[in-house]
Amino acid sequence: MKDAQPNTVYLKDYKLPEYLIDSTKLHFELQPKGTLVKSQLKVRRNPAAGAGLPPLLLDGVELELLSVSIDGQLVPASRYQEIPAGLSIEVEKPEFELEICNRISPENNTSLEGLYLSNGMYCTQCEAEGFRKITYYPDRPDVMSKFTTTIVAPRQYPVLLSNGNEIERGATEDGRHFVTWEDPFAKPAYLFALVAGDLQRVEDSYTTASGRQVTLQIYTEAKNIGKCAHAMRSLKKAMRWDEEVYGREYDLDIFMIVAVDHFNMGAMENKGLNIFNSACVLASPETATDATFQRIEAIVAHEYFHNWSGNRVTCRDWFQLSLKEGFTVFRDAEFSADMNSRAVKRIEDVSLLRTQQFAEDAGPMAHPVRPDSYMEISNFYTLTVYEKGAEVVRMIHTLLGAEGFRKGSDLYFDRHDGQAVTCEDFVKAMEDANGVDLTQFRRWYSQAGTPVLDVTDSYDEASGSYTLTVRQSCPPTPGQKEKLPFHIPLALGLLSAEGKDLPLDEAGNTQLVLPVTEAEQTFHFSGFAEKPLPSLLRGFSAPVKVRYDYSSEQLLFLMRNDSDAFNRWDAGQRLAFAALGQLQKDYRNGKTLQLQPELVEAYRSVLRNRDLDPALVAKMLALPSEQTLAEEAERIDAEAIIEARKFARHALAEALKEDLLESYRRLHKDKPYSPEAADIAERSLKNTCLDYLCATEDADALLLAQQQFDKAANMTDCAAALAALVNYGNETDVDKSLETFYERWKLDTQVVELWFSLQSGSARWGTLERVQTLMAHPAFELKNPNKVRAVIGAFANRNFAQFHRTDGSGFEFVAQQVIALDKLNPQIAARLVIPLTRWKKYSSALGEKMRQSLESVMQSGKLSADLYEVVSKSLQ
Ligand code: 0A1
Ligand code: ZN
Repeated sequence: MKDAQPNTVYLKDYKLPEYLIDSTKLHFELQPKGTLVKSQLKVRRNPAAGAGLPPLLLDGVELELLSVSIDGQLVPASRYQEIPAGLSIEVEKPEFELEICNRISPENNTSLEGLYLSNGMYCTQCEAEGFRKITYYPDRPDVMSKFTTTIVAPRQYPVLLSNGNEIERGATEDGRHFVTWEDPFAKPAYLFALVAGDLQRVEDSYTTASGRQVTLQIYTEAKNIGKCAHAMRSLKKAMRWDEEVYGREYDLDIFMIVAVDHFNMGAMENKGLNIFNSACVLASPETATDATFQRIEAIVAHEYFHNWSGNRVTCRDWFQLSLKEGFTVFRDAEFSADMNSRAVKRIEDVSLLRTQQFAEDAGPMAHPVRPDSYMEISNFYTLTVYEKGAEVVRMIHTLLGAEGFRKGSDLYFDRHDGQAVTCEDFVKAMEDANGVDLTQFRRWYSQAGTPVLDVTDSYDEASGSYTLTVRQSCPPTPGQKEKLPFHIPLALGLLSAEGKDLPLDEAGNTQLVLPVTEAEQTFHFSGFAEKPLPSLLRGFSAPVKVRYDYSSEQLLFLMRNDSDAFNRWDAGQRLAFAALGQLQKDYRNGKTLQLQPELVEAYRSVLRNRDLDPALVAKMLALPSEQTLAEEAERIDAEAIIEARKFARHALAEALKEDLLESYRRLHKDKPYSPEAADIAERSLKNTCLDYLCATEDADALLLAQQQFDKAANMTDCAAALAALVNYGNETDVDKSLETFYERWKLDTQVVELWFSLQSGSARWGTLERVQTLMAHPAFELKNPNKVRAVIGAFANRNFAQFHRTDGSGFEFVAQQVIALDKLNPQIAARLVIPLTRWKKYSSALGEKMRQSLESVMQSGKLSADLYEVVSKSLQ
């Protein structure tokens, strides 16, 4: 564990590395408790870093140092020093060969950083600073080196993998075996990977645009070998897409993916050897839902795309994380949009941004897309860096157009191939390739917070001119009181009374991107016979909040007529927000609740509209989540949010019963499963209807769910029915269904995780007592992040009602788990605590209980750096 009060690292303190490592030769002798690591480094003084020969500082954490040699000579202990951060070695010449031997214990490594064991298999996770838990090394992304890796292991680990190409294998005299891998591309240590285990593989091949054959392999435990086909298909699609859209080919002869059960995040883009959380790669129709199929496609693509945006061109330092993550998320989102429904993908991404990223931007951990400082970099793998970062890249794409953006990305890759660079380098390449000035735009990288656009308009009948006034502001965030105006691309359309897009300029364009750059700005349009209706921020052209005083009629009109599918959905969301806002008010004032009839009728016509993509209909029928309502609220009144939303769902379900049933019956088809977009769309609308129907708690509706559960041939239908039963069914029946489900699937890790999360995430089922029972279940494992997320994470993040219990017991429970987890896995503890950090936004009594829970974490003893950073910043 690190010090209780860790240091803060600042971007402004960045310095070039004092020494470069031209080559890195690693030799592992794998043993659960005592793995021997020998590392041979060709070290060279960095000529750009200055004169003299300062000591060589190597990062190292929890390592047992055995020996240090330079140019074949053992170095006496007087010439090096073990320091808290690692090792400091005196240097006598500008170039030398350093050999270090050390020992580590993969078996005791529960942090899942560095080298660890997962179900008896060795694997690594080195991003961001995990390599220092393997051996002493300049563990920073701007030190790039060519790696050669030899793995020696007993024969019970037949598969031994590392980055690059296999160049040698053989037997050792004592009966073990070894394999040597060589990666021809220089890379930072965070992209190093090693895997050893008793694994099976599926193999395929891919021919690149220029005709090179690439071997593709996916490795898993034998029991999962039937669950790799979808990932393999997704990989090939991603490889083709990157060639077609970005002109980027794969560069090694082999590309490997390994599935591991114990993993802190989704997956990792190690060069040529991606390591995946099993949950993000394994799927079969019987065991995985549509959402999982789509997530796998997106994550496989994301990791693959990193080969260029991340590996070939990497980050200079970790403040630049969004350089690779924002760009790669943008790339994977566009890929998913091309493979599936573009509008639905956009709606999903924006929903995530609005609920979670906006909340982050308004909370105690708010930071810019390129942070200025951190205590623990693991805490900055955030929605801001990833999702908002992707929005920033998307805005550049919007400003430059697809062709201009491609010119910019070509220049970026050509200019910086093989380098470790900055967000600034990315923007510069975009500017240079297009001859544009993005000076003001750069503020998106340095200013935190979600900008707000207040929009008003006026129409002059005599001249037929229409004026739009836009005021931008951005709330203060920690360390940033005042903000300068952003450059906001505001995509706009104007609708006629007939619902047609009006021409906005002389060229007849019906959509424009207005450059909002000032605190207040007006835009003039002319030639209108009547006052047009604005469709603002089409496609969510910037990560901002838009306020415009739409009437219910105008929103209904946009829902029906807007040519921008995203804004049709958004108009519905605005309408629902207003209705739910009123319900919350009425609830607080003890009034009888009544749902606005306009909302019911709007939903009815959406449901009856057969011209719309059923997936879009499903999205349009979904009320904003409790979390979204909480994010929008000035002060969170959890009880009012819960009751208002529950009432609205119920009222909608009652009013739309006939239509819902009709749609359900029409879409409930007996056809073989396929994860194709059209089929996913039908299932999603069908199951949305089922869920609404069950919200009435009518016996007939619950019977439908029970029948679907009993007969389902795919996990999407099965899990949707079970979720509906869990949320609305009779307790004894549901218990039986849950038991049947568990018995059927108890040997399948991914399905058991789903089973956990369905219960913990249910307002009705996931009571604290139930969640505690689940934690005592034999399939639960505190050392496995997926299990923690499925039980505790689902409770804290998705079970709004139970987590926010007025007695504060939900908070206390999460706080206790965070304390326990911190001793095993600090990264996971620091993530799990986040729902407790926004106490300032809650109404006083509940907020105070939340703060007390957080305080109890702080007082619990010595915290990891990860947890300390989040908790201390949140208590300030
Ligand atoms: N670079 C990975 C994310 C990742 C980050 C940290 C990890 O371990 C602590 C693991 C994965 C990605 O963007 O997919
Ligand atoms: Zn990534």
